[in-house]
Amino acid sequence: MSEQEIKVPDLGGADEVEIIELLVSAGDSVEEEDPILTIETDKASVELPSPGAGKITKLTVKVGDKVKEGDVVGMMEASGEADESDSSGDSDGSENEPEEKAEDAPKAESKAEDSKPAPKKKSGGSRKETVLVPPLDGMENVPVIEINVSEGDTIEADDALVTVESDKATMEIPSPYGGKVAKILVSEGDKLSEGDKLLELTVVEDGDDEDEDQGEPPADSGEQAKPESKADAAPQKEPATQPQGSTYEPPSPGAKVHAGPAVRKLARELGADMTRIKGSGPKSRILKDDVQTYVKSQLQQSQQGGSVGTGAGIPGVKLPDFSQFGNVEREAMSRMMAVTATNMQRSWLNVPHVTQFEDADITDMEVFRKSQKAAGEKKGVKMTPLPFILKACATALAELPQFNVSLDMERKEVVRKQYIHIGIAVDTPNGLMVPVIRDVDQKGLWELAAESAELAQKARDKQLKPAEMQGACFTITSLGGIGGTAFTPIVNTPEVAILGVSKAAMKPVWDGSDFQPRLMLPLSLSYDHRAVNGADAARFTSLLSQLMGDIRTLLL
Ligand code: CAO
Repeated sequence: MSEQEIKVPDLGGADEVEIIELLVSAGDSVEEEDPILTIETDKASVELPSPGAGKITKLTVKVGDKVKEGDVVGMMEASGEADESDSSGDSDGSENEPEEKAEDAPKAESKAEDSKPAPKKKSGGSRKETVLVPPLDGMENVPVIEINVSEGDTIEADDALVTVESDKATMEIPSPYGGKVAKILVSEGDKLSEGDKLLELTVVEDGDDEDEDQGEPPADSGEQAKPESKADAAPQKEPATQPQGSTYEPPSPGAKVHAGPAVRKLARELGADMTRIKGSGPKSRILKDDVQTYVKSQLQQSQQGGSVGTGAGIPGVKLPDFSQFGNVEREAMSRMMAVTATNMQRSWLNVPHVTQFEDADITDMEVFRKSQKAAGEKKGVKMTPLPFILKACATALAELPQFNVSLDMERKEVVRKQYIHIGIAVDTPNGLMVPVIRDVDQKGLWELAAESAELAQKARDKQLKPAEMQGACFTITSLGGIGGTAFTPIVNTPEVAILGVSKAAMKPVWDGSDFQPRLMLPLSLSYDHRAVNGADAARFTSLLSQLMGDIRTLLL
């Protein structure tokens, strides 16, 4: 039988690298390319693969050691030879575990005299323990939302057994002992109270617990660290019944975590839910980098206003398994939809919104607008109500400049704008876009009609340049061409107000002695109540109504 050295391969230019995780123990059988240990350079964590299939006979390094290309980290026997060595009493027998797995308790017991056994394989006997539900912080009848272990799993003390969820918090119930899960006595959906029976555990009594707690990876026996082993699939350890807080997002159903102990420890320290992390290692193993990337992305999201459940302190929206109600299809969001969703949520969460409603009598405006139809055809420009609304808003913004501001909450300053640029929301097949018309106060109706039509077309053709979508002081969103009587638009931050326009309709209006049929245009002004008070909002919409009620005033 020949032993083979396991050496550090080419490190791509890196000098000395640190071992951050041992993924196998002496005695473990490995396949070619199976990860042996994890090393960390200043750029990335890398798993060192096994040079061939066989059995690890010795590891000559420990976590924290620094190694370089060509260093020997351990020894292994090639497949075939390894089997013979099991019965031959190899000189390295102290570290040389037989191929049986931790589940195979009786065989493991026969190795009790080994000088350095893997804890779960050496045993002085075993006993059955029924694990009961511990005190649940005063809560009763708390539903089980997830069972974190399966029958046959080998677990450690403090490993999460089940996850329960009250209306206040989600908590994991930890195992009081290490051992093998013999029988699970609860199902998802069951309601648990203190003292209820949770599961039966076969506890191995070997007095070697301190080995298990020492250092991280080797003591776990290769069984746990090996890809796809059952113990490996066990959930991350959490402190006893620690609530995960209201931002808990449910893991994907049936999610199994596949990571080594050091990575699990890092995730625990950073509070990262490993069931939500995508592993980039072999067989989707979660690496240290994956945890760091995940935490970074979560932080970025919460700094950008946060998607729900990512740090804004708002409970995440839990999705049911829709397929239980009927067939479903999933489709990735377009980038534009994702960006719009983030922007909408940011505005909605940051801005205290109020909406002021008003009807403007546009009967006379419509007569004038229609009278311009022939002129419009000559110019090749269609005069819709939008240019009048733009002009009225520009006048109102000039008269009530508190609407033409942005708030700098960090510096506690109000930014007053000396220009009047207005965004128009355009409905496109790809989603909502908001091109900006500059200096609206300085432009005539025809110019505004032409420019808004041109920008709307560009938006639909995906031809808008970034500069054409920036710099607005205020936004108009018109659903008048479609329908509806009123709506509550969301302020396009950092602007502080937005005008929603609905479909004009003939209404009976009391003139003091009679009802007159008048064409009424519904206006909905949403505003940031930090910047604008309600009285000013009512002044703004009244002014709009006056300006559009008598468009001659737009000239004043
Ligand atoms: N009341 C009644 N009729 C109206 C109207 C109103 N408030 N506004 C427009 N109309 C009429 C127009 O006069 C035109 O009719 P005619 O062809 O008979 O003249 C017709 O509706 C269509 O107008 P339009 O939509 O082509 O032009 P517009 O200038 O009014 O609007 C634009 C341009 C870009 C704002 C619009 O096309 C659009 O995309 N609107 C949707 C915006 C949107 O999605 N907002 C939601 C944001 S929040 O999700």
